[in-house]
Amino acid sequence: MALQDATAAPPHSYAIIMHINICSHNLWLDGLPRTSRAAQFVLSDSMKILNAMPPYNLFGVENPDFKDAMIAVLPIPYDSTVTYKSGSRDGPHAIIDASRNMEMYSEEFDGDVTQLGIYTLEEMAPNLNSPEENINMIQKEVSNILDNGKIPVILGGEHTVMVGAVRAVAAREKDMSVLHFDAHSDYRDSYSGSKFNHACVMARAREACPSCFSVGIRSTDEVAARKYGKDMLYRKDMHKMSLDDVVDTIVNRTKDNLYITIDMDVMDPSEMPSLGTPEPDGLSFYELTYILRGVLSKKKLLGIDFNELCPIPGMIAPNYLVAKLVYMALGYAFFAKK
Ligand SMILES: [Mn+2]
Repeated sequence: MALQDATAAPPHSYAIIMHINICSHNLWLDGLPRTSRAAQFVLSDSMKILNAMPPYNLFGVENPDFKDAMIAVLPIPYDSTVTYKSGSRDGPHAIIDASRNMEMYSEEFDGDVTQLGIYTLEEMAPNLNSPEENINMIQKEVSNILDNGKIPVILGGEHTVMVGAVRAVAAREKDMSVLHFDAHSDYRDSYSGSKFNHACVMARAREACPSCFSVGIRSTDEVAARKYGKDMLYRKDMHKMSLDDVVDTIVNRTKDNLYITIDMDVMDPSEMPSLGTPEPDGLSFYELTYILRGVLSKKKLLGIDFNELCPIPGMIAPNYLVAKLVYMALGYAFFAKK
């Protein structure tokens, strides 16, 4: 829907639908994010109902001046290469919406993550010409975030959103690892005729960053297992380890600078059912946050993405879980003692 249509005093009943569907083809002007068109809606007379609600930003906080922000959040509603159940394009909205209803103090690290300065960019309108073009566009957007000195937090969307982000981060930092949480190894060279299918993301990430380590894997193909098994911590082996052993293994196998990619299907479907490709015997929220806390207290976070949330209509708990996971991960990265 075009902006000029949207500002023509629409009825409140579909105001919110428009609010979430507005995507930009160009988020940046002169190297800075353009003024949010969503914010303009909030200010318009016809949209006063939205004034009573938290802003449509991650954690429901007003965007700071971009120059003061430490973290830039990029929502990418894209799921065009999925092979089983689609719907992760609705993930970013579900995460942001749930995050607007969270408590902003954490007793765990005695702090408020929003004080770090979190700027939520407009949703990136996916490039639907091809997955490769979309990945190139993400790389450009994340490069802009990095050039401005911000830490990118990407909300997917399907897992391919990670490839563009890793390319952008790895172009600026050679001494880094990709830490990958997933049920699936995602190391196929191509799938469904494409090298940019979501089953190939780690094969592509590895081309940009040779140091990769995968955690929670319980679904892989034989070729990937033979070739990359040494860089995977299988779920079957995690069962024999303490969580502290898991943390130590990850810390020892990765470099000090980390890009973290979290496919939500690393979690158990009983706790995280909103998935396109669920696998039994996954991690609990407690296990995942314990591992993240241990690792992030010792490493530097260069960027992170949360992907493959495939919301189930009417079921809000999994959406809220991801919002909380984003909050906790940022807290561990920037409040936990190094
Ligand atoms: Mn997966």
